[in-house]
Amino acid sequence: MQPALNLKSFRTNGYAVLHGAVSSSMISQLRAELARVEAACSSMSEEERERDFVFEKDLSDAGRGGISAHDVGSAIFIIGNLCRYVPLGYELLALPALADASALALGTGPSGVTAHFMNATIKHPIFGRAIGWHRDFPNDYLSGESSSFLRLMICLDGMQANGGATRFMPGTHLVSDEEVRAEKKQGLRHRHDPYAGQPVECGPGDVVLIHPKVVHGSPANHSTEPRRNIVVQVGVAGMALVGEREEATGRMLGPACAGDSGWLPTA
Ligand SMILES: O=C(O)CCC(=O)C(=O)O
Repeated sequence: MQPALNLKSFRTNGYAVLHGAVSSSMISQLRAELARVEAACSSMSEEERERDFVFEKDLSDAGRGGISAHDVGSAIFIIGNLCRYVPLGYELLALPALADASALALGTGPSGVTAHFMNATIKHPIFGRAIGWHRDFPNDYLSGESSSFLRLMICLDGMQANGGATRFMPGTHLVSDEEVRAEKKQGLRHRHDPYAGQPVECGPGDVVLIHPKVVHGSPANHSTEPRRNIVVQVGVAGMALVGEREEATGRMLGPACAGDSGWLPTA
């Protein structure tokens, strides 16, 4: 049976977890695909590496609890434009569970949701960096002109509070678009303790829906387990977007998206 979104919780808190939305076979394949891309990255062109990859060593030591750039080697933090490197990403977009939950949360019909972008966010064991408190709307990378979008965070390893799980300030999404635009214009930063708010703890294959205005962030992963998530921003079909397009931009969610990734599900 398809997992059901707790719409009341999403509307009240600004986030909700869809348990068991992605099969364990697909999760295993996605983990293997990320490992393949991580191994292949060093032989990619400089242009691709600069355009689509964010490396731990290029970011602040403070974000990983003082562990130096020298000690993190060529560890990747973000793989952007993920469908370019992992066509299996299109199969995620095709999953009815994700399409239906997104349509419910956005208040559209199932054919009314399209993808904006997809990335892999990799928090390595021991040093995987913290993500500061923020709202996703408005952002500097492919934002909507209005807040009629959300993010789906597909958990490949699950998330634990002591392993860099995402934390939320419930109810902080209940503000107008104008207010948050003004907040951004004034350069207001959300400064809270990295362990403030509510952690979302979940298992592999669970998907966290994130309202674009809820304040969220995550501490560093000092545990011995990786915390890898695939983040997909989706929105009401036809909405105006600000920023550069990528491979997945404009793809419809649901079965209409399947068919051209070359990926065959395992039995
Ligand atoms: O990876 C996380 O913990 C948070 C991701 C996030 O903030 C986002 O994609 O908006």
